[in-house]
Order: sequence, then C-alpha cells, then structure tokens
Amino acid sequence: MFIDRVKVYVKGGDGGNGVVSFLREKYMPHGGPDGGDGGSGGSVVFVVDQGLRTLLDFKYRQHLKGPRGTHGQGKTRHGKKAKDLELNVPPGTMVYREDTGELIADLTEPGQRAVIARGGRGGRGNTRFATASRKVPKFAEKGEPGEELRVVLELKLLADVGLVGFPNAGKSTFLSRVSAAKPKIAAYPFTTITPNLGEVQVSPGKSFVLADIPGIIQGAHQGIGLGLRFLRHVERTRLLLFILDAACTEGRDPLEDFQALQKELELYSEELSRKPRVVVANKIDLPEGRSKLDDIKKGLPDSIRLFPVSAVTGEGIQQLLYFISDELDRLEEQERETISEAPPEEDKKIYRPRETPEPLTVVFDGEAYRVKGERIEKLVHMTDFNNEEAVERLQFIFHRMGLEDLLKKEGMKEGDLVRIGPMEFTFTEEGF
Ligand SMILES: Nc1nc2c(ncn2[C@@H]2O[C@H](COP(=O)(O)OP(=O)(O)OP(=O)(O)O)[C@@H](O)[C@H]2O)c(=O)[nH]1
Ligand SMILES: [Mg+2]
Repeated sequence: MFIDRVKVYVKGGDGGNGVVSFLREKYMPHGGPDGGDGGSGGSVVFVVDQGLRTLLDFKYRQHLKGPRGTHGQGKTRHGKKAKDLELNVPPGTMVYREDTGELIADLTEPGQRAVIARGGRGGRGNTRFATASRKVPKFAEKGEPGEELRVVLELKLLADVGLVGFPNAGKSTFLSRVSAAKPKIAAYPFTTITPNLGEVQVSPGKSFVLADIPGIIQGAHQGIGLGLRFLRHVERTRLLLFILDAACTEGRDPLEDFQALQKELELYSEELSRKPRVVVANKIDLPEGRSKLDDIKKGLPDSIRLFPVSAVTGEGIQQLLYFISDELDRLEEQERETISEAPPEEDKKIYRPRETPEPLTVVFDGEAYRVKGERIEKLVHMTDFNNEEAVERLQFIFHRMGLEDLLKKEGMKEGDLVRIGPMEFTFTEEGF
C-alpha cells in the first residue's frame, strides 16, 4: 500500500532518575553521598532509507516513543544512556509540527538523520548536590521528561522528471518502456492509482528518475479524480513531461488536453506551473496519431518542444531521452549557479534549533493560577515530592526565579491554588 501522509505522536525517552545513596563502609555509618546520575533517554530519530517508497510503516505505528534512561545507583554508578529509537523513512519525507505547521525536517539524502523528539537528560544523583554547607544532601533529581510532540509526515517522492497527462494517455506504458518499472497498464482510465518510480538509463553511467502519477482530469486542482493528491509527487521534479494521446483514443482533442493540463497545474500551484515542460505526442503508431501531428505542432506555443513518440513501438523515444538528459544537466547547472549567487543559508535540511526557553507566564483560569514555562515545568517534573529536602530546594529555586512576586502581581492571595505542570500548590504566607 502506498501511504504518503500520516500523523504520528513522538516522544523522546525520559531520563533515568538520579539516586540518593550514601557511602557505607565498616565503622563509618554516615559516609558521604554517593548517588549516581540517571542516564539520558533515547531520542526519536528519523533516518533516510533509500530503498523505501512509502510511509506505510507509520500507518501501523503511530506512537513512537524513545526508551527511558536507566536510573542511577549507589557508589556513584551512573545510569545507562538509552539507545535512540531510529526509524527509517523514504527519501522525500517532510516532517511538520502538527500544531503550528512548521517544517522541522526535510529528509532527502540517503542516510540523512533528523532528531524529531529529544530524550530527556538523566536526573542528578545526590552526590551532585553536596556543597560546603550541605554535606549530606538527602535528595536527588528525577529524570527529565523527553520532548513530546505531534507531527505530520508527508512524502514527496524525489524524481527528476514527472509524467503528467490525462488518464489513458500512455504514461505508464511510457515508464515501462524506458525503465525496468512494471506499472499496471490497461485501456481504461485511472489504471494507475499510486505513483510509480523508474530509473531511466540514458547511456552508461547516466540516468534519471522518472515518476508516473495517476491521470489528471479537469477539476483535478479541486480534488476531482486522483490527480490532486498525487501532484505533490511531481512538485520536486526538475522537468515535466506532458503526455498527450495524439490518436484521440478517448475521443478527446490533444490540444485541448494540453491547455487543460496547463490550467490544472496553474490552479494547483504556481511553482508547478513554472516548471519547465516538454510535450510528448504519444501513440503515433496509430494512423490517427500520426495524422494529428501537424495540428498539434501548430497549436502549441513556439517555446514548447514537441516529441512525437510511440510508447508501444519505441519510435522517437531514444531521441526524447537524450533530450531530457541534456535538459536535466542544463537545469542542474542553472540551479547551481543561482544557489551560489544566493546568500549562504544555514543547513537547510534540518530546521530544528533547540527551543529557547519561553519566559514564565501566569494565567488565572477561574480556579487556579497556571504557571507556564519550559524551565519551571521541567523542574517540577524532576522533583521528588516525597522528599522533603527536594521540595525545599524547589521552593528555594522558585524564590530565586521571583515566582512569588510574579504571582502576587497577578493577584494571587493566601490560600489560592497554583498549578505547575502536573502539580498543585497552595500558597500560604510562608510560601508554597
Ligand atoms: N497504440 C498505442 N497504444 C498505446 C500507446 N501507449 C499506450 N497505449 C495504450 O493506451 C492504454 C492506456 O495506457 P496506460 O499506459 O495505462 O495509460 P496511463 O496514462 O498510464 O493511464 P492512467 O494510469 O489511467 O492515467 C493502454 O491500453 C495502452 O496499451 C502507444 O504508443 N500506442
Ligand atoms: Mg497509468
């Protein structure tokens, strides 16, 4: 099954907990702290696998969670860092945040990797909280929760050339003629229901990838037929081949088809409508096809190259392939020039800078004061509330952050409820 769009939930593994432990030796009942740190959690990482062509695996696996780091132990033994959860994606996979629509990864190169959700760091063991004035810290940090988010994966197949045409024009026949691909071919419209890719060998060491998509009909840009859903797979090609049925086997007119295809692409996206194109008049092995050629030539704008071919007999095809190959070289060269002229861009492939912590915000929701902020929420998650000393430390940090003043400014009074992350606190005159 071909799947090119899925929504998944991703979560990095939580860090392991730091531990409270004390050195125990003979005749030394109260040794110094020796609790180790927790190991960090595994991240969720996507890796491009060149052999993949679909996002099908994600259809059946929509919850992706990195493993958690192991907890620290006594004798300052640190927990183990968890392995990343690596998942293979096909080349051409784009990853968006579901909430904001922001593109976070554009995976095109074989082996390319993108961290989608980072694992949390391990909590620190009590050893790390020892200071001159606090020689026996009886608390440790819990592991940091892994990042979590919902993402949309969208596949845009990567091909150099895209075939577009009305159903039955002979796109799949063409693909099967010029490559080793074996698409389904039949004398009825919409035989092709998912895209096919094929590699075309033009000469030794020279090849390009050709994409055959389902037929496009009038109204495709509005979602009529299958065209719209699949046009995105030719969005990243360098060149489009319009395949026209010169023999009018469906009773349509090739020139009208040409105009209609132009129009549909234009309505679908400006980018597609600007792509260079070549017109192929197919089925010239049929007498109707050959006799229509002059009309087609006259009817097309001068700027458009026309190649009469027969996908069945192979007539005219070799010439067309040479032309495509040269044209691709030329376009690539052109692209390279425009890229080197453009100002240097930072790594375009991965758009995932570490988020800068948002400032603290307080909102009264009618019942409680909800405090939000990445750092403070993490801190709460990492505090062991069964441990008095840990709670004291948290209160101290709240104080240093100026939380109380901020809340009072928002109108908080004694006895009011404050929520931070999953925890609830009641404010008293002594603090929280
Ligand atoms: N005589 C002749 N018939 C052709 C030629 N190319 C394709 N056909 C026939 O046209 C019909 C449609 O061919 P397909 O390759 O399935 O057409 P398509 O454009 O992929 O069609 P969809 O997948 O439905 O969009 C089949 O019966 C083919 O055998 C050609 O050059 N000459
Ligand atoms: Mg087809």
